[in-house]
Amino acid sequence: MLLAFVAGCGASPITSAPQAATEGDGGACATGADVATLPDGRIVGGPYVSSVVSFTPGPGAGFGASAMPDVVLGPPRGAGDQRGGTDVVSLGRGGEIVLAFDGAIVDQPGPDFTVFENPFIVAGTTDRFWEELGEVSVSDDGATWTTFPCAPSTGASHPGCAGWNPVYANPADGLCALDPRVSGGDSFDLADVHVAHARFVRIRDLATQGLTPPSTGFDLDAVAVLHLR
Ligand SMILES: [Ca+2]
Ligand SMILES: [Ca+2]
Repeated sequence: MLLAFVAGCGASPITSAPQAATEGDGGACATGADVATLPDGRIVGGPYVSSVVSFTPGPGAGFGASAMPDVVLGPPRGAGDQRGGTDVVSLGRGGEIVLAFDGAIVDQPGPDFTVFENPFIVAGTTDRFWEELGEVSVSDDGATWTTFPCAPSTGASHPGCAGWNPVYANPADGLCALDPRVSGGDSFDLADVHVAHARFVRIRDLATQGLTPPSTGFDLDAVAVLHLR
């Protein structure tokens, strides 16, 4: 959900953001010929979402819908751990989106892709806002899906789910969206679900979160492929 906290979160400084990627990480974030910068500065192609295969919004969706599909293409536009990014589309409660890439995600050592939502933490507390969890699935043919086990908890961490780690990476801050050590977001390893190769990612809102109802569902900023082939 987005609107209720816009006024209250805008001025909070980022106090614990990671440092920019060090020299040597630049290769992973270098923009190649397959990455295009649009007139508005948006970066598309390359290791990010190249197209939206389907979007099935649920109740409460609407935020960001007029900017589809561009809003989910290119790198994330995170705003740190004390401010939620707003360059997102809300899926709505139970909403679902299927994304494709300029190639396939392949399993190599470590996490293979990162999903970026827009949760943030209120300074001085452990409370998280705009945290709407999503179930993540992958497919190589767009028909048969493998889902990462995601069991939302009452605590602060929800391994296997997307939508609970703040997002730091933003083209304006020099933090590499392709380096999970600094990017923020929720990273996934295909090995965890015994998948070697996936051309599609599906995210489905779990309609379980949102501190102020009604939730407008999972807010998708971007997906970055760490191992693309
Ligand atoms: Ca892997
Ligand atoms: Ca959110």
